[in-house]
Amino acid sequence: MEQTFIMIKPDGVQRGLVGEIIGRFEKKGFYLKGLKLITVDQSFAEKHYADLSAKPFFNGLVEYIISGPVVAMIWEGKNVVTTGRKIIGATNPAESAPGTIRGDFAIDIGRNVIHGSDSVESARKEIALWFPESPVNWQSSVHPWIYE
Ligand code: RTP
Repeated sequence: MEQTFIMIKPDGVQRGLVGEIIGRFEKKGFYLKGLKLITVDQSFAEKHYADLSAKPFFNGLVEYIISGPVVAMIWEGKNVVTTGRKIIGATNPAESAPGTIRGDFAIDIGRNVIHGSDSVESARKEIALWFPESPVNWQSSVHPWIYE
């Protein structure tokens, strides 16, 4: 089953949005397969955002991500990468639809509360980076009530 990497950024943790965000993924029907509260250092943040290293906002982005603890998660389910990005909303909260996490809780692009992998391939890489230990292996017994 497909997995994605979701991170609640430092602003989301500081603002007390952890429960709200986890609730949205849980209520959709996705399964939580990894979860930790972690503060990362500069070289780790630079590795996570390596693809953006040439962008003018890169240094500010790294500073933001290392400014406090983040909640790193693995979520699992059919199409969870694409659907997860829909639940999160557009990168710039000014363009995120109401009802999405960024549309409901964010204003500035540099404080947009949450990260979600943008493809199955980046999910695989990000999960390997953030969860070098084996994620928790469990199966939900509600499966037949979510999938036909
Ligand atoms: P994320 O990786 O955090 O899920 O965001 P994304 O795919 O929607 O957007 P991406 O282009 O990968 O950018 C990563 C994060 O960098 C910050 N950003 N700032 N100041 C700017 O113009 C700017 N553009 C992007 C955002 O925090 C964005 O989520």
